[in-house]
Amino acid sequence: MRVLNISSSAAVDLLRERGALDVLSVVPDEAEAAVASTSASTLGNEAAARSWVGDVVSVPPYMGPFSVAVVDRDWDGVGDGGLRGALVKASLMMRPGGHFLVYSSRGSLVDRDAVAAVVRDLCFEVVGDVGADGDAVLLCVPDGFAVPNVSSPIKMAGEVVAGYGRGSRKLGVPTANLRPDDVASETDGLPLGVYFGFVRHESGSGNDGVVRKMVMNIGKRPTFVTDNGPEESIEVHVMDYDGGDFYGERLAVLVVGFLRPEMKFDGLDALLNRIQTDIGMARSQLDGDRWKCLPGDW
Ligand code: RBF
Ligand code: MG
Repeated sequence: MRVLNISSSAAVDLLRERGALDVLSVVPDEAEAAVASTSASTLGNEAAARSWVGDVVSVPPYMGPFSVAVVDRDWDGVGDGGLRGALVKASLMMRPGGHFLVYSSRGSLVDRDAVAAVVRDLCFEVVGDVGADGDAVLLCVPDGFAVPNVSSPIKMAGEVVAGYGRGSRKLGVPTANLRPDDVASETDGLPLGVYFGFVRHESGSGNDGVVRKMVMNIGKRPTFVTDNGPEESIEVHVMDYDGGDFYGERLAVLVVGFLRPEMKFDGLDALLNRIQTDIGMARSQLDGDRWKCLPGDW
């Protein structure tokens, strides 16, 4: 079992004793790295205890995926965005259905309600308290690309409106922004993040009757927008399509799965890289047999 350790190196020996074969510790500096990786490492090519110096967001995906992440909410290595940020970033490297164990080395309260408040608008399920109140809390990452809290595909349709002029087309990932009011009832309460599914034109000149694959970001684009004010946008990237802007046309969208929470990336390149990964993951899901036959009324 591969474990991501976002807490002090003291946890490493304990994890190894409990059968974790491969522990990667995220540490704030080289001194901590030395402690975390020598304490329990094994010679040869056997996986053991490794460390990564830097923010959680910079851990390369090939070091995962992890079944469990242990997070000390008061650990220096938690980095930008605190506990919430660490959980969101780590979730990119977690196996679907994996778990987070959240605790505090400074004895601050970590009970079910406190953690639930931090992840309220995220996609994680709060499994429950571990041990006595205030010790630790277990969270679960959604399994199998299911849309959190929803059991069947979500149908929605909306008019394409002007975006925020940030030029997603110039970035190489053109997006059609759906008018938020048109899809408010369907998107209300969904966690902010990246979804995938299908899209077709409902009307307008682009209405060629073709159903295409899509990825959709419901979010506030924290990589670019720093204040808390921005409105939520619903941006659809139509895959394998290089037609026009869709402005004024209506798009019908069928959301079938969830990929990850929205997050603040360390710049444009990191975001674009991840979007390419999102597109690849969406494509492999949508090409599967499961979606050969779409709901008849869509
Ligand atoms: N913006 C973010 O700040 N964080 C994200 O995690 C993020 N994920 C995205 C995923 C996809 C598939 C798409 C199409 C967009 C995403 N965006 C994200 C929005 C991006 O910032 C936006 O498309 C550009 O700013 C252009 O408006
Ligand atoms: Mg756009």
